[in-house]
Amino acid sequence: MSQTVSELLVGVLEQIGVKHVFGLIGDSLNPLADAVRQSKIEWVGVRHEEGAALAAAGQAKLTGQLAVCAGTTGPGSTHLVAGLYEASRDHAPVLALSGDMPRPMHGTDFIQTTEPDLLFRDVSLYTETISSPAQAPAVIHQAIAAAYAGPGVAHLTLPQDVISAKAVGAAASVATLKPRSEITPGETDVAEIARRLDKAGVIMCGAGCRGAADLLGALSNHLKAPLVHSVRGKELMAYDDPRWMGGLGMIGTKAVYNAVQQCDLLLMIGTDYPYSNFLPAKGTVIQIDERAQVLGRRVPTVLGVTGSARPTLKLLLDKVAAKTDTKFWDKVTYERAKWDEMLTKQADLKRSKDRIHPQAVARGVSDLARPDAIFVFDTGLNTLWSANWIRQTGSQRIIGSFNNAAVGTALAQANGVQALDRSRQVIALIGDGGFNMLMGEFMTAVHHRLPVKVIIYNNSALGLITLEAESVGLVPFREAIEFPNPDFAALARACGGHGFMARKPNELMAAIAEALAVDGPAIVDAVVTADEMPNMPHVELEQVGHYAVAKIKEAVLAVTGG
Ligand SMILES: Cc1ncc(C[n+]2csc(CCOP(=O)(O)OP(=O)(O)O)c2C)c(N)n1
Ligand SMILES: [Mg+2]
Repeated sequence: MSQTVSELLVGVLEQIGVKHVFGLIGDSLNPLADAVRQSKIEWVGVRHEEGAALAAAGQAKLTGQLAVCAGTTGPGSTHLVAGLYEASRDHAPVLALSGDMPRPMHGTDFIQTTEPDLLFRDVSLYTETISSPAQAPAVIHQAIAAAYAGPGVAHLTLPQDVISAKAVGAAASVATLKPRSEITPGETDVAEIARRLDKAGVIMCGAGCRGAADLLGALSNHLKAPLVHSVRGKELMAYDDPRWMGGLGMIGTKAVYNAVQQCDLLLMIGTDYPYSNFLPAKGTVIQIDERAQVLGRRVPTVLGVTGSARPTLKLLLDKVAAKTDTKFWDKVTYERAKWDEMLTKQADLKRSKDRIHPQAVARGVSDLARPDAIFVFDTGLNTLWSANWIRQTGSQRIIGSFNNAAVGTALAQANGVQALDRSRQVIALIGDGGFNMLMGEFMTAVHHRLPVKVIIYNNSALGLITLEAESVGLVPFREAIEFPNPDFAALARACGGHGFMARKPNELMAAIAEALAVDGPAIVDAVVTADEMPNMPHVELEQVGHYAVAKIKEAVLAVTGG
């Protein structure tokens, strides 16, 4: 049967299990959208193309499977780019499709002209224009293969005349388009790690340890070594597992910071933790990762082994000698319990009569969420509240913008994740600044019956920026940092969703519970204190000084009028 290039492309996507195309239809994309319309794939029309790229990124981060987004000629595709960095920075396989004007119009500065292959160059591992039907099968295959190999973003430019033309040939080797296999390390490397694991050690786990929780637990038991994690590793094990001591850094605990600084050996597995100043200044570091290029780049490292977490851990467990000394373990456990108590106090709703502290919002959501909920975090102070106060079950999932650190990314990623399973509880936790950025994507949720629950930390400010200024001794630029908000609960209702407002501590839990219980998308507008200081497990005395200086300057400005 004869088919168009668009149908050929959509046919390949269908064959490899793609369930959705997130996009915003228009001119050059019409032939592609028409092929999607006739396929089993669902077209999820978004309000802003950045929302399409983010939705695809969210899906790909969660599942490791290819997700797809599309924008039309020129500005329609330009909007995709920012969202695609989420997939590229978190190494998630996404295929981005840019419609483009018919080829006869190329090169004449026609309306909406861009150079998509140039524009997408930085964010993509592969970008190519399908410039003839005969080229299409091989280029489609190559793009998807590149997205999986990275993993990361692949991009195709689709001139309207080419994708509506009759296809030439068929796609081959479709069976090869899948996530890459795990890498088993060499025997000598494993023997060398085992030989060195004789000191009091800490095991640091990142996103690369997905699926390896049992093996990590077994190694920890065997070595009496505490397990600590990067923020992307947090979801892997239950918060109250005695071996899972907590995170490192600002999303982390003093107990873990001390453990990492004081241990004789740090074994890093599946993590490219970027904050070198939190990594050990004195201990020996060994790193295992399937990405050879990340070995040794964050901290002086004596041994780097290329291997995936699961096969490496399996081999190691057979080789390492068991330990019985629990002195180091006991010390970390003791400090961890103290830190946890402090977190619980900070999240206590009774802390203030009239004001909601943001920690209570995160803890409230955590306490009421389903045991298999998916949390999507945004960027800002709110990341610290969500990541430090949510007590994950081990079956819950957590994604965010942890490598791209972009504000305004959670809602649209949540939409993508929710589309995979509308019966799963998906909760986006967002600052008011972040929600304002892409609030139109709440309409995408309403439109496509995506029952995403949105929790807004409403402090009427780009909160983290206040802190950033203060930490370097600058006076926070209030006029630039603070802003008015709409009534988000009323906005939710105006959109056709559900809205709940919490201004006082005694309103918070009911608002969260009702939002989680309703059928359909919902917003909780939680009005929180704007002057909350985050915990700093590692505090520079110099920085504390700067805060004091900034506070004094602020007070002076208040009196003098600046
Ligand atoms: C897209 C983007 N723009 C700007 C920044 C810089 N930035 C980091 S945090 C932040 C404040 C975010 O404010 P809000 O969403 O209200 O969260 P809060 O810090 O108040 O919890 C900004 C502007 C960024 N990281 N990403
Ligand atoms: Mg804010």
